[in-house]
Amino acid sequence: MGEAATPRATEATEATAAIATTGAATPRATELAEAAIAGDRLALARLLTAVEDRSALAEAAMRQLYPMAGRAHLVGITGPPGSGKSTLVAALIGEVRSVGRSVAVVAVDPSSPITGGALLGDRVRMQAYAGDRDVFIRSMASRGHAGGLAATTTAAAAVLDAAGFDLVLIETVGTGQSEVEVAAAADTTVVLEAPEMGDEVQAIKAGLLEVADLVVVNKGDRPGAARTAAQLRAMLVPSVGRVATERPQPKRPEVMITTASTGEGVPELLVALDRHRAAGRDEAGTGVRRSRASAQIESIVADKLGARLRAGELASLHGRLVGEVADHRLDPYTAADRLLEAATSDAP
Ligand SMILES: Nc1nc2c(ncn2[C@@H]2O[C@H](COP(=O)(O)OP(=O)(O)OP(=O)(O)O)[C@@H](O)[C@H]2O)c(=O)[nH]1
Ligand SMILES: [Mg+2]
Repeated sequence: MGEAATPRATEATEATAAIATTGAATPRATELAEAAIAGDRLALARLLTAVEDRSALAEAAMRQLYPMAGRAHLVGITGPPGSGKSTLVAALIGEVRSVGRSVAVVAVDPSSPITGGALLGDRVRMQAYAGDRDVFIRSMASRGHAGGLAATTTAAAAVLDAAGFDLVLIETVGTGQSEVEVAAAADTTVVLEAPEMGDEVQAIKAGLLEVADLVVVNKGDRPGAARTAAQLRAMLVPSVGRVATERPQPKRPEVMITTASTGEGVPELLVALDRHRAAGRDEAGTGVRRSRASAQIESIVADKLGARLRAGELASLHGRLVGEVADHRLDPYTAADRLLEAATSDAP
């Protein structure tokens, strides 16, 4: 990633495409951003690829798109592999469309190593909406940006938000911390559970319940669904012992039962999502948006700093300090201070 735009760089964008590496506004970025807002699917897809690649084009487009975002309801859907997230997302799309709203889906790393091949099933399910302009579905790979996955997804959601989708669903498989963080970056986080998966509720093992605004026991047609729901309700007693967070949680997340494969319980889920959103429009909601903004900024700072450290004059200082720390001639804190000093004093 490049440096912050200076007035000089902004002027230069009119003249040369090469300046795109700074992430300043370019005619190409403007064109893509405008086309995406106007409903051009290809432009939207290109922008999301740029976001995924964390390219300068994405940065430039984001500068224009970001002020237009902030209207969509971002909903994270997470849960153990195979609990029915994709099926529920498909059912939710149907429900959302039936009430005349638009919806975009970001499926993060849907072909998880655990249930590889799920993507194909997802594609088949989603084909039903191929001709619907008010439905947009996108898969995103994590591409090794472990720590930045939440930031990348947040940026993708902002693009879809700016493009005017009422609802943005973010589906992630809840197996690791970063996937959980992705879901928790939404305004409302839904944690799925399926019945009869052993004595212990799977979501507990994965530590998912801590981020839940709504808990959904899916596969309501299976025996044990009611028992699992009762177990969860008993467990989710008022916030004692819950990790302190700024998100707007009801005293105890509502526990609902759905059968995603038939659509049963899905209208009620949409009502519950709307209700949670309305409740989040108070100060606590501001808290969620603030922590999301903070995470985004910090991730971008880390990206930009990392790029500076690996490039130009700083690269040799970086290399020298790495050697000294490796040999224990220097402690890593002093090395970090020196690099930070050099990186910031070097700023244009
Ligand atoms: N009986 C029943 N089966 C369901 C229901 N919802 C989903 N399934 C089935 O459960 C399996 C897994 O569903 P998916 O929607 O792919 O689950 P997922 O959570 O997206 O899975 P991953 O993305 O691989 O983690 C599929 O065979 C679905 O058909 C339901 O409500 N009832
Ligand atoms: Mg899935």
